[in-house]
Amino acid sequence: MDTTTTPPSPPKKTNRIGLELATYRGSKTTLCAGCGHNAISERIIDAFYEMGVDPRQVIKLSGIGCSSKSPAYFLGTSHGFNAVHGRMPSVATGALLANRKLIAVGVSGDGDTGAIGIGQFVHLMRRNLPLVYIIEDNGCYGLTKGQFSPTADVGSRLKNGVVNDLPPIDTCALAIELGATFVARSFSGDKKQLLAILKAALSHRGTAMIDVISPCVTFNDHEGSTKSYAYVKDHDEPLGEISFVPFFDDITVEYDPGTTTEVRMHDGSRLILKKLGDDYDPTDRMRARHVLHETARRGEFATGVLYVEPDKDDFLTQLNLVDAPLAELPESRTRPGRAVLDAVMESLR
Ligand SMILES: Cc1ncc(C[n+]2csc(CCOP(=O)(O)OP(=O)(O)O)c2C)c(N)n1
Ligand code: SF4
Ligand SMILES: [Mg+2]
Repeated sequence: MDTTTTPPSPPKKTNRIGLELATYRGSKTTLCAGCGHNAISERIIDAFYEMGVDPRQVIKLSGIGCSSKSPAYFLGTSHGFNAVHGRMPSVATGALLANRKLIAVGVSGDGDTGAIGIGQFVHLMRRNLPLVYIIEDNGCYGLTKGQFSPTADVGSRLKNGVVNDLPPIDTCALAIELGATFVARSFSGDKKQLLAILKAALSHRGTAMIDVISPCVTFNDHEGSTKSYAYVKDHDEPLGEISFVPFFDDITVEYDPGTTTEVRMHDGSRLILKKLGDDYDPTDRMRARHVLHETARRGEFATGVLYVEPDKDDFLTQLNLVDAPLAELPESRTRPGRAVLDAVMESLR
C-alpha cells in the first residue's frame, strides 16, 4: 500500500474580503516597458487589494492617452468607461449621480487634464465629486508621439529642436486654488509613498486628486526636463520616424520624509523630489500653496499629501440625493405623477 501523501498546498493569501491579489489585476499591459504608467497601475492594484475594496463595486474611468489606456491593466472585473479626450469628469459625474454606491477611480494624463480637458478639470475640483482622480504626468502627449503638454517645463526641447517657452500649469496648485479637498503629488517610482497616498485617497469622501510624475521613456527625453527620462538612440531623429521602443528598467526611489532626493534620468537630466516632513500640516491651505510655490521656484517637486479638507460635503451630499442609488429606484419613485406635476404648475402661476 502506498503510504506517501502529497502535502496540502499552503492556503492562498487573501485580503479582508477573502480575495486574492490576482483578482485585482487586469489585462497584460501594452504600454512601453519601463513606462511610469505601468508602475502606477501596479500600485493601484496593491491599494485596492490591501484596502479590501470589492472590485465589483468599482468603476474605472479615463479619457484618451497612454495613461487613459491603463485602466485596462488593473481591476479586470470592475466596471469601466473609456471616455472622450478630456471629458472623463462629466462621465464620472453622471455615473456617480446614477449610482452613488460606486467607488470611482479616474485615470487621466497631463494632456487629457491640462489641455483639452482643463475646463472639465476645473469644475471637477470645485464640485468635490467622490472620485479618486489620478493624473499620470509625463509632461508630454505620449500617445501622439511626444508633443509638449501644458505641464512641460520651460526650456524642454523636442527632438526637432523646438523649445517650450510656455510656463507649466501646476495641477496641484490649481486644484487647491479651486477648492479641491484632497491634493497630493508623488512619483511613479516611489512605491511606498504612492501606495500610502492611494490608500489615503480611497478613504477620502470627495475628490482626491493625485498628480503622479510618470516618466515617458519613449518621447520625453528633452534635455533639461525635470519630469522624464529618455532613451538615448540616434540623434536628430524626427518624432514621426521613431520605430522601436527600447527596454528600460523602472526607476525606483526610497527617501525619508523631510528629505530631498535627486533622481537621475537615463538622459542625464535630474528630477528633484522633496518629501513633506512628518511635521507638515496638510490641513493648512496657505502653507500648501507656499510649499508648492517655494519648491517650484527651486526647481523641485514637493511630494506627499499637500492638502486635505476632510469634512466638506461631497457633491452627492450637496445635491441632497436620496440614499438609494437612482439607478435602482422603481418607476413609482422616479415619476412624480399627475397630482404632483399639477401642484408644481400651480405654484408657478
Ligand atoms: C478630441 C481629440 N483631440 C485630440 C486627440 C489626439 N490625442 C490623443 S491622446 C492625446 C494626448 C494624450 O496626452 P496625455 O493625456 O498626457 O496622455 P499620455 O499619452 O502622455 O499618457 C491627444 C492630443 C484625440 N484623441 N481626441
Ligand atoms: S509612449 Fe511614453 S507614455 Fe506612452 S506607453 Fe510609451 S513610455 Fe508610456
Ligand atoms: Mg502625458
